[in-house]
Amino acid sequence: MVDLEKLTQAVGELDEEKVLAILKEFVGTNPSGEEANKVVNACQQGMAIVGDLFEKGEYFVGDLIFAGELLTAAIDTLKPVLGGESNTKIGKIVLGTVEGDLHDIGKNIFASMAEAAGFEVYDLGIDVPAGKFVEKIKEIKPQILGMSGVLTLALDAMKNTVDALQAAGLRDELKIIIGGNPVTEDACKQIGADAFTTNAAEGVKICQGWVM
Ligand code: B12
Repeated sequence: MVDLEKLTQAVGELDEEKVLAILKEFVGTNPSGEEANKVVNACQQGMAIVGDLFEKGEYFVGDLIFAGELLTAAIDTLKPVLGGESNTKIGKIVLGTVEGDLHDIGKNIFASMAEAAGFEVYDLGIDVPAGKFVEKIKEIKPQILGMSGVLTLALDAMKNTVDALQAAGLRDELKIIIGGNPVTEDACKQIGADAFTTNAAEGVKICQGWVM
């Protein structure tokens, strides 16, 4: 198993070479899904360090951009051990990062894990307005809507989306899960979602519980 603290630190320091070397070695050990989840969490914690250093003025927007590219490459390296696409389909999830928010790394991790667990995932991408969620839900009729957001303002966009679904008469047929750094139990209640998480693997478990 990899040294998780070393990995978190390397992500925080934006040491691409070290991060990718650690991950390639890890993937070569044929790890379990549980071990892979721990490694994803360690990377997520490294991104929190990047965020803190940005807030302190030690990192700049260019560093955030680089951090985004670094983590995307890290997740691509980990993909083979996060599980492939499952042949048995267990349900449909419409997913997107809400309006005003361009962060998609966490959403993409959740999408990969949900697909591996057997969900058909309809990913609408980033900066998705409420109306686009409503349209897709009318078309696909999924059991679950997943909304992602890491900016504080994403919480308002999530609430607007739930309100739009309510107005369209679609809310009651759906389970709604929200994910991303700022989501909390209080926010979940205010938004009118059914569940919240800051951990993609936990999110998949919640969704499985809804359809199985
Ligand atoms: C990388 C990054 C960027 C990259 C994003 C690249 C990309 N492709 O996503 C770029 C450069 C684009 C960026 C831009 C900006 N960013 Co930025 N960014 C980050 C950073 C460092 C990491 C985010 C990340 O990828 N985390 C790692 C992932 C894995 O974690 P996660 O998203 O939480 O996802 C996990 C779970 O939450 C969950 N999950 C996520 N979504 C979902 C959905 C569902 C349904 C489920 C079940 C689970 C789930 O699963 C994931 C795995 O477990 C954060 C710092 C931080 N602490 O998060 C700042 C941060 C989010 N950014 C911030 C800011 C300020 C900005 C900018 C405004 C900067 C600027 N001045 O331009 C812009 C805003 C652009 C916009 N409109 O969105 C602030 C937000 C402050 C706030 N409170 O709103 C942060 C917190 C940094 C900070 N501390 O100041 N950023």
